[in-house]
Amino acid sequence: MKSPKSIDPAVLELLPKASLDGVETVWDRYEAQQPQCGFGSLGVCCRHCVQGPCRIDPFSNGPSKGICGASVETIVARNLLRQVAGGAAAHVDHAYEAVEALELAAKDVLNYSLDEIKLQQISQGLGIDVSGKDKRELALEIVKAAYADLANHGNRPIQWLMAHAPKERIDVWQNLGIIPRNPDREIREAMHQTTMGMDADPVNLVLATAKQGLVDGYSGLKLATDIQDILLGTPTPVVTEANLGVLKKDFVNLIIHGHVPLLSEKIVYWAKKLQAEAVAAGAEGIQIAGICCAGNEVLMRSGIPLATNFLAQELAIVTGAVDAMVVDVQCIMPSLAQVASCYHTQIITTMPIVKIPGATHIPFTLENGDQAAQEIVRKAIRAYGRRDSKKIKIPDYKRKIMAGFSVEAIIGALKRIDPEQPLKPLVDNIVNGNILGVVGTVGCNNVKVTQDQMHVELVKELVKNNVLVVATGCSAHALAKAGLMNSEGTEDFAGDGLKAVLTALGQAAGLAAPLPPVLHMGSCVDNSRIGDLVTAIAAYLNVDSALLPVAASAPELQHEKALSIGTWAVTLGLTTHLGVVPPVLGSKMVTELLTKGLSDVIGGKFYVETDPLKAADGLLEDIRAKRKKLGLPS
Ligand code: XCC
Ligand code: SF4
Repeated sequence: MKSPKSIDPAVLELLPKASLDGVETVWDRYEAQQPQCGFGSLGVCCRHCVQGPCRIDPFSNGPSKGICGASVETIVARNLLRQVAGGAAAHVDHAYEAVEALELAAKDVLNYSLDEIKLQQISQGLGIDVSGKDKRELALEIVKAAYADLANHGNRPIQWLMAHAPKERIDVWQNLGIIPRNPDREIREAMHQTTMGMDADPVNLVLATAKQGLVDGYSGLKLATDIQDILLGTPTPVVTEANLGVLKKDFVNLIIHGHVPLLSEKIVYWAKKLQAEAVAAGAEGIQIAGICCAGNEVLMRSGIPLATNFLAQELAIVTGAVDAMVVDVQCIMPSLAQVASCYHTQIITTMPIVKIPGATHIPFTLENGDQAAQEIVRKAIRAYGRRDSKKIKIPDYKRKIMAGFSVEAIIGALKRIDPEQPLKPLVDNIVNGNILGVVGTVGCNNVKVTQDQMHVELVKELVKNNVLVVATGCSAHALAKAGLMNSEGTEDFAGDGLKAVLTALGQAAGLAAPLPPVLHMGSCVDNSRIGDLVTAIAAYLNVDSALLPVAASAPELQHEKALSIGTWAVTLGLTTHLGVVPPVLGSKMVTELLTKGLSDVIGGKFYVETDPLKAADGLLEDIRAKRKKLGLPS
């Protein structure tokens, strides 16, 4: 029996419309790709030089070495290192642009108000003397520190890591020799290390992969979040809705898709300002909604509703009600322009490294952000007049959600219970077993599995067993759409212990209802927020983060970025579940290193399980084992 394409009712409603409208979707193209290449799936194919491609016969009936002599272990490990470096490159590049924006803001070229508390917090972490310095001076010092990592020509470790990582972890990484220096240099070195005639030692390659995880964690995720918080503000709780039902028939619907909030926030701002123009064009106003992580970013800071996650990006257009979809970087399907050509929808690309034939390109630069945003909003307004009402179908599905749970927001809520030691009420409840543990679910949708199913089934099982779940990325979208980010979700799905804690927290926060069982902590770069929370708890308890009853999961990962985020979670000592098998099974040795061997030296490991309930059991078992080691009741 074929598994369903999605559990999202909005998706199931739109798929028949897509075929009626003659739209090809990601699921059609997936089918057209069957059967997918077995060599590629196992990671045993190499095209790193022009003597290749070489592929190793996984059944030992054919060649066991590449032309150069590379073994299957070498090839698999090399491929993985490249993928993880690719993910790290995306995040470091993202962070870099944020740093450039902060530099211009500090020099008053760009107008941002700058988050005072975050400035102080980051300065102190970096050992910057804050006395007598105003916001702009502090921002400039922080920019200098960020650039110093990126321009480091020596062997000095990444400062962002040294300032923010758990101390016990730093020792572990130091002993393994995997503390990264300049992030750009490490990514370059990974490319070099994996080119023809270089490293053939799978252990060395796996350690280099772990190093890329650290590059990703600190020079990508953490740096990007810190700087974006300074520029745009640290999120506080917001209440809105999720799923395609947030689109409005009589409004100009403008969708923000991608990852970087710099332009997105400008669009949110200008959409408010230009409402009158939309009204003049016959609409009732402008409705903005978000897809993927750009959606998470504007949700967290501006309470913008979520439209949908990765796999349904094309179907958003199939509603016929999206007037414009503006994209920046990452996770943008090149098919969008083709889908949009069946409707009136404008696809607007904005970045010099993301252009799509058939889309309109409106260049966004840090300096022209306001202009570009106005132009984009006006394009959406104009497109509204070209709608074909016969083609409009907005699925009537949306769920109420609460989001905006930055670490600051969580600590803020806890402070109302214990102003002196805000982490105490949380930790006490972990110790007494009301909260069994914490799991961060992160990452994507993947067309190989039923959309959202693994996220939702896994998390329902975890919260039922009193595990507090924090989520980011498309996982957060999935859980939001499934009603796991509101108070009813706590009533319906949380175990008694967890429910009691969430109710108490809700009361402390002045709410009539419990907090949701899943706390939305933001975009994929905001996984750094989960890292910060884990680091804070470890510091409070004075234990290594590897010992905490905390785990991570990327139930439906697709992107290289998810692999690098997962690798970082492993370096923090967390058991990191993957619900889709990464292309490493071709090498038994590499697979064992990732799922077993690493845990001896680093504490964390990958755990691959494609069944959500079994995965929940596995994670619960892991959490219980960690509790036992700490002498806690399980
Ligand atoms: Fe992309 Fe971040 Fe994955 Fe969603 S979750 S599919 S990476 S948007 Ni990061
Ligand atoms: Fe083949 Fe070696 Fe070239 Fe890879 S590097 S394509 S294994 S010869």
